[in-house]
Amino acid sequence: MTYDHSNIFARILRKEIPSRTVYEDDYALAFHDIAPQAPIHVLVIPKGPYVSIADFSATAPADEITGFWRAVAKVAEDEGLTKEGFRLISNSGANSGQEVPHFHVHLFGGTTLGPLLS
Ligand code: IU
Repeated sequence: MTYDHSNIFARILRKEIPSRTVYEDDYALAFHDIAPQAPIHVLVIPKGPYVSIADFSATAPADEITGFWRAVAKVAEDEGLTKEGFRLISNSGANSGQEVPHFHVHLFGGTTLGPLLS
C-alpha cells in the first residue's frame, strides 16, 4: 500500500504539528492521544513510513521492528502501567476504523478497561 506522506502523524513526526510527546528515540515517537479514551491513552508510532502493522512487520528492517516494540514497552513502563496492566490496540484498514494511515499502537491504561476501546 502506498504511504501518504501528508498524513497527520507524518506531519507530527516532521514537527509541522505539535504533539504532547511522552517519549522519542531513533525508532519511535510516543504522544498523548488528542481524544483520550482512558486515563492514559498514548499513541506509539514508528519513525518510518509504514501504513499498517502488516506493512511494518513485512517491510521494516529488523532493527526498526525491535526498536519500535522496545519503545512501546518502555512507554508502558515509564507511564507506570506494567504492574497494574495495560492494553495495546492497532487498527488496520477500513473494517477496524483506522483513521490515520501511519502504523500506530494505542496504549491504554490507568483504570480497569472495558471490553473494547478505540
Ligand atoms: P485510529 O487507530 O487511526 O482510529 O486512531 C487514530 C487516533 O489518532 C485517534 O485515537 C485520534 O484521537 C488520534 N489523533 C490524535 O491524537 N491527534 C490528531 O491530530 C488526530 C488524531 I487527526
